[in-house]
Amino acid sequence: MTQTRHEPTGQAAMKMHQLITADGTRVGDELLDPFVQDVDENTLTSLYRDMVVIRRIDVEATALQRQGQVALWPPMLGQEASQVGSVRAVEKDDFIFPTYRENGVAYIRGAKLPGIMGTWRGNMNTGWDPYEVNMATPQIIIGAQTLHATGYAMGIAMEGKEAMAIAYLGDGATSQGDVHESMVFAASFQAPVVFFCQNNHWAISEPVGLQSAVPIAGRAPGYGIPGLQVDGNDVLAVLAATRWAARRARSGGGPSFIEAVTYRMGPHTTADDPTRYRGVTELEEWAAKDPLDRLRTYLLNAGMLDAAGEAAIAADADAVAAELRDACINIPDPEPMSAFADIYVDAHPVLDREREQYRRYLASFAGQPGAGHQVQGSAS
Ligand SMILES: Cc1ncc(C[n+]2csc(CCOP(=O)(O)OP(=O)(O)O)c2C)c(N)n1
Repeated sequence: MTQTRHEPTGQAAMKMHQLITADGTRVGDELLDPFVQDVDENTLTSLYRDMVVIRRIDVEATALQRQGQVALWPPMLGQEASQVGSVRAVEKDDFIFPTYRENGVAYIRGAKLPGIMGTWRGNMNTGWDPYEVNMATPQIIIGAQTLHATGYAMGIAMEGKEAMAIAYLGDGATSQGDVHESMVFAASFQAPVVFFCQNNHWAISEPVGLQSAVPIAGRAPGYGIPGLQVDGNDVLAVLAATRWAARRARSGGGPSFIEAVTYRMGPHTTADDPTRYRGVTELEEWAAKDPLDRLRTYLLNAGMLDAAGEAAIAADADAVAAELRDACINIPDPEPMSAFADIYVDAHPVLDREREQYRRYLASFAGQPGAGHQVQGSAS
């Protein structure tokens, strides 16, 4: 059977909301404008600062992987506006359910750098206490977090709290059954959940056209959920769109679906080589829509940023990168048997068996150079 690859046929039919164009011009949008009335010079420059800092984090973490200090890293290069704009709309009491790519979201939400890096260094099962920052730890199973977010949001509704859950997902995730089940439940129970889909155009090597024959946000109304398509490289528009969805959720309006149209400029992870499946011109087209460049141009033209301001932001970003490198390299190696700790609350026979097998495996190295203390006890 021939596989059909196609671009989303209805792309042009759906309005893509935008507030700052790729050349840095502020444009109006009837739906979004009311949600950013309060955004002043300080807020705009802080949005820019956040994007510069998370890009710097991303570059440093990618370098650390290349230097063998972390096992794997999923770059967010190009998706800074989607991550910053959305998380800045999230309130303290709201709960975030990310994928593995929302390391910028995690940083801005308050997760500490050793925690962010620990999982990718292979030193920690989980990098932070979800209840300390109201953000779940990275989800590797594609789409599973949308179920968690919907269930959590149903809980919020049952408790009568004024809060929301937000699930981050990719365009590829929309092909997963979990996502569709979540949307059915969210609509049926009017759960205060926001589905925030970053359409970065690729699910590893599969293009978005293979995931959906229509714009991704265009599917949501079929579930009874309003869908909004926003320019995911426009941080102001993303902030406004997420505030729109958050207001609906918190005021009893039920779920919303946002498709932030963005682009993954780097590889899927540091283990991937995108030159094998995507053309160079595509990357060039998206480089011209860089999320940092457009806000920088806007701020410079509006006199809200100057060379001294830029230098200060760059220095902040370099300081965070140095802190990240230091934190990452100095994460202590865990005691090997601790891999079995904190998996289940109660004893579990399968885990008990695996623990014993692993203990024997480690013991088989006894007496060999470098065997050290590895066979000692169990931390579970
Ligand atoms: C259930 C499941 N199936 C397959 C995979 C392997 N996998 C990891 S990432 C990925 C693509 C995800 O693409 P997308 O949802 O668009 O998110 P992106 O990585 O582009 O941010 C796949 C198929 C997985 N982790 N989980």
